[in-house]
Amino acid sequence: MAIAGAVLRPWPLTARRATRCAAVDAAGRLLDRPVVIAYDAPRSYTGDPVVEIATHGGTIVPTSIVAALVAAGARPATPGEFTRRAVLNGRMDLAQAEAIGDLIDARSAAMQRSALNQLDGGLSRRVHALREALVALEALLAYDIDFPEEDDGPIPPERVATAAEQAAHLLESLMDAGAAGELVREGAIAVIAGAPNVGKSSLFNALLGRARALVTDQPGTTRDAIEAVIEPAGAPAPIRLVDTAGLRESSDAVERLGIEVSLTYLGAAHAVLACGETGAGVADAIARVRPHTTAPIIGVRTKCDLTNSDLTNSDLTNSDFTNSDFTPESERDRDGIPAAVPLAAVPLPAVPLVSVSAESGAGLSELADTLVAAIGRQHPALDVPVVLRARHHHALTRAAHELASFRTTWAAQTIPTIVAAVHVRSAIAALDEIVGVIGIDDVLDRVFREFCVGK
Ligand SMILES: Nc1nc2c(ncn2[C@@H]2O[C@H](COP(=O)(O)OP(=O)(O)OP(=O)(O)O)[C@@H](O)[C@H]2O)c(=O)[nH]1
Ligand SMILES: [Mg+2]
Repeated sequence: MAIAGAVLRPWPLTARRATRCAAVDAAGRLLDRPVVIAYDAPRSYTGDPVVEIATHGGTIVPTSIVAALVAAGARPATPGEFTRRAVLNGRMDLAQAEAIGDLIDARSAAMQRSALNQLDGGLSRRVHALREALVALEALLAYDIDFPEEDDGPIPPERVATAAEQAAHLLESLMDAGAAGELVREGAIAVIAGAPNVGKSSLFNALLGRARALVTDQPGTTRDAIEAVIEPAGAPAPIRLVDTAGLRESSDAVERLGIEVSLTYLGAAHAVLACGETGAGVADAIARVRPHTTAPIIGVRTKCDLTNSDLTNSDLTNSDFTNSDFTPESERDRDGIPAAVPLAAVPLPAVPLVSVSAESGAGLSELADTLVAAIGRQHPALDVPVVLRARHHHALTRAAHELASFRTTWAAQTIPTIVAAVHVRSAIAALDEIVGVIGIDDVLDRVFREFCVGK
């Protein structure tokens, strides 16, 4: 406060009220007329007294004011120092502090939403609920330890087992919500696949709203996978749309490499758009991608401006393409059972079908809706995604491991309660690390190292 008083006139100020001040250097020269807000402890971001100076901006003005403050005895903050102080002063817990980092780093609206949820205590509340369940379990055990001589003990062992099971369920659901959060952070992968020249890159560009991928009438134009992020309305997570090289047998080495990349993407996909120009073409694309993905497949009939019939699932069985055309040799003969089955002989599970035209824009919004629904169905927990950092994940895994060990030993009744209880204590300690109940310095260091300066 004394430092601010050396640079700002008038001083002191009424707390939490914006005041136009003069900022001066040590010689009393005017540097700027900034708007200043002073916060008194503990009602500030950090919990300490804080002064916020909003200058007119630019380069020289803020730099000269910072120089004047440093000359008066201030020092620049280290990365994340303000938030670190907020944690140490009990203004927020560690998981909320990380949410501030996530909010600043958010690259998508979905990430922004989930960071705000975490900042509101979403993760902390769930960790606390879990911690309470474990502490309750520990209390039951303490009772048992205190009255070891009683024949059955005052607590029936099944009651302990049930309490442990309930805690395990809570832990599991938190880790599931974490898997959904991971999708929000990393984005869902939607792969556009199909034979060469069916209009995959055109569809990619049309969904993206700009000409990102090359389009020509030459089959084999796209040689490598191209990614771009889209966020259609209602998307639970950003969608990483991937345009791929057309799937076909090829003797061209570069094209074959491109096809390998397509297959790798299919393996990681959360949804696949199997494209073809006709019913048979779509069936062909579905058959080609199916062995390489477990993700939901959406059949996409492209260039619908050129034809006008609607596509139904029954049109898809008209193909005489067989899986064997695309099954790798090694898989085909595994166990001596040929994996190749004529497509027509296999009833195709109904896939959603959409007809689109990159040319006219027809069907594009229906396709986006279908894609959003396919991704949303896989992660119902996405309504409350929890972004788990590696640190959280590690702690939850440790807690899960300890709890599982406890449940096993409890069921077997092989070791004394007092020893089994150590597992429960360790599980609680692991959770404490997430919210920072215990202010372990190296945990704090790790968290705040990644912060930007000024937060
Ligand atoms: N009329 C019409 N033509 C289209 C449409 N989409 C693509 N085309 C044309 O089809 C040809 C191939 O389009 P691409 O988007 O390059 O096809 P691709 O599937 O990416 O092809 P490869 O990268 O070679 O596998 C181009 O000449 C496009 O102009 C469409 O919706 N309507
Ligand atoms: Mg292409």
